[in-house]
Amino acid sequence: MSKFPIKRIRTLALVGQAGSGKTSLAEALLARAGAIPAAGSVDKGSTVCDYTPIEKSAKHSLKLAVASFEMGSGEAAHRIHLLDTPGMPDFLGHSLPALAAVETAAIVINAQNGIEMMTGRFMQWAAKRGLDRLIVVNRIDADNVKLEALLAQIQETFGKECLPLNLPAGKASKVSDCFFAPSGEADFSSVEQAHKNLVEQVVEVDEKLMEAYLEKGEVAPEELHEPLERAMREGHLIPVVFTSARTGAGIAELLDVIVKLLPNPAEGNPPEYINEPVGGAASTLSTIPDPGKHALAHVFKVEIDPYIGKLAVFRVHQGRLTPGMQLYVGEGRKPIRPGHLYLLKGKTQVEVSEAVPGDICAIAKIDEIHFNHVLHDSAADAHIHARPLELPNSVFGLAIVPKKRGDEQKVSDVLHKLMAEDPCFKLEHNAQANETVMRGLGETHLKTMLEKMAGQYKLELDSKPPSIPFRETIATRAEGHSRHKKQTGGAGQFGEVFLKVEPLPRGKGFEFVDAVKGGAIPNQFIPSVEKGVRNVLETGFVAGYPMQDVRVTVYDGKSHPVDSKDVAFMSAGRKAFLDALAKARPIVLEPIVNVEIVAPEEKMGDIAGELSGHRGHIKGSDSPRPGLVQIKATAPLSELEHFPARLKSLTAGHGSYTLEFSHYDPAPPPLQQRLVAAHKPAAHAED
Ligand SMILES: Nc1nc2c(ncn2[C@@H]2O[C@H](COP(=O)(O)OP(=O)(O)OP(=O)(O)O)[C@@H](O)[C@H]2O)c(=O)[nH]1
Ligand SMILES: [Mg+2]
Repeated sequence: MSKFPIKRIRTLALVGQAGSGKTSLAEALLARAGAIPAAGSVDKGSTVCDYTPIEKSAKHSLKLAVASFEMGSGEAAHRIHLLDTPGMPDFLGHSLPALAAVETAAIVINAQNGIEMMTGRFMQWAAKRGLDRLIVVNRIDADNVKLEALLAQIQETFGKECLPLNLPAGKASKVSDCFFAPSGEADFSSVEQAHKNLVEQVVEVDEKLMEAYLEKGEVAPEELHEPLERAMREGHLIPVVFTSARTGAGIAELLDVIVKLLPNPAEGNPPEYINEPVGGAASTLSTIPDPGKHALAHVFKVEIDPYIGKLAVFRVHQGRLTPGMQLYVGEGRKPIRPGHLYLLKGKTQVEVSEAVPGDICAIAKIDEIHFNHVLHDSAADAHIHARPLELPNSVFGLAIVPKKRGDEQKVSDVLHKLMAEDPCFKLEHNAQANETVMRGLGETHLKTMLEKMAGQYKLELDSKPPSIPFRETIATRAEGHSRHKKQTGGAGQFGEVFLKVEPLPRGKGFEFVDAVKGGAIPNQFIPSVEKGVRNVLETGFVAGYPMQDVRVTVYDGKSHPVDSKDVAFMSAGRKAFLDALAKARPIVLEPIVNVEIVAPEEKMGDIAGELSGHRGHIKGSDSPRPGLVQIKATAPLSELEHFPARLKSLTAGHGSYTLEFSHYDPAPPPLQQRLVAAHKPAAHAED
């Protein structure tokens, strides 16, 4: 029997705006539970969760951290897995996966700033995943906080079901309980009123209780317990608690709420996986939080330490994992046998003898395990995988080159390690511009990656905005001709080609048509003609960009019984094509992207101005939530180089955007001229 029956396990994630005090709260909770001797501080770089050097200098969390601890003893002992997430939107690749590993999202609000961008987004994401939600108003000790107004704002924004379980008292130096044993003073409203509000909200989910309440005018607190938990699960109640991670106000009370009211793993909303057995049909696999069943665990975090190696952190959803047991990794047929299982407290690992549903544990040094993998003990032919997590698009790009020549292999190794840790960090190679481009969620994201490479891996890179993938095409039909004839020394070379070119609709690519009649060009040489033509496609005609949306029809030519060769027809094909292109009004095309922006409503005008100043067109706008506007627009990619930084400054960091390729359009004449002038004019000299 496990030391911790799953009833006594809690998993919760601290989420919300950067600076709201999530890491400090984790610290205060750990200290209060006796899991660390005293609370460290973010400002001094001494916290359990912000343990990497780069977090200590940034004074922000930049990755997901797990702090598991125990509180209470004997029958009252509980194991709590606390996930501390970064609040900056650039690190959503770390914070969103945390929601897949917990029963409860504790959305932390900075009492000084009130509801911020990430507050609303995490409220929505947590609801979408079916998690219990708890609102923690932190920093209540700070100057000039208006807690009564903030509570009203919370209720106005997120609904009347947001009700306080406790209220600040003694000028926010402590909190008074309004649920378990309601008593004491409050800085605003009253404990009695708050208690009444809670009771009235909770009885709504229980008909019998409602009747009893209507009859007697009150309900005993013990009777409220179960329906309150049910109300939370159904989203009918979103409890609000007040804390100060700095003074400790409300911290013991928050621990009490975690233990007494938050759902245990059996009361959560277990995830579904997909099983695609070899040769069989795919089916949905519901997980059951029962230690007696087959083991199923989901890897929601991977961390690669340059010295210690890879650490895979997983949440057990079903069954029991023990050290040395045989496990399969996702689709792998070769089992692994992890020798040790660890509980994590920041960077500290504590060995454990088993993990049951609800537990969050880590396995070290197993290369086969990747982010989002499922670990299971079913059978070698079961291919069990998780659904992909919904993550934002990685739209911000930087082209990179190592500062030191010869570091290319190291760059590739390091980038792959970073990608393994962060699902929103991506890499692409732009063959045409011969550029390695890293992509992420914003400038801060990629700058942090560069810092990490320099600090952790001693790898220095230069970066610049990636090249724009311009293309070329033609504006009109034209004819081309070339005769290739060489008579030097021994055997000669002969080939003659007549062709025509015509523009194709946008996005159609390239077509090559053989319309030669009567063997004027013998069949075996047609592929050589095509090869010659395609050579030109790659390098374009006027500005060095690949050519597209062109049809080439070869319709006549001449051959020689002895001197006709592949090389002769390749050359004739190439030159005939160039001849035609010169007359077909070649033009440069530029990529147009769909831009979707979400920002505070009052910034609509500024953003519209910014877009139209850069040849953008607004297609429509919408209001996803009160106070927010969603703008849909199209704009040339070449105009958006500074857009992320502009949006950030226009919206004080509260705007976000996504980009996706839409289509190609002819570049306007001044841009055409600039691109043509920048291209070396000697490119098509006679060979
Ligand atoms: N006065 C006061 N300051 C606090 C409190 N909690 C946190 N802070 C301070 O607020 C700042 C941000 O705290 P963090 O704990 O790093 O906030 P976070 O939510 O983890 O921020 P990210 O990691 O960037 O998402 C630090 O300077 C803390 O010392 C509090 O209860 N009262
Ligand atoms: Mg933090």
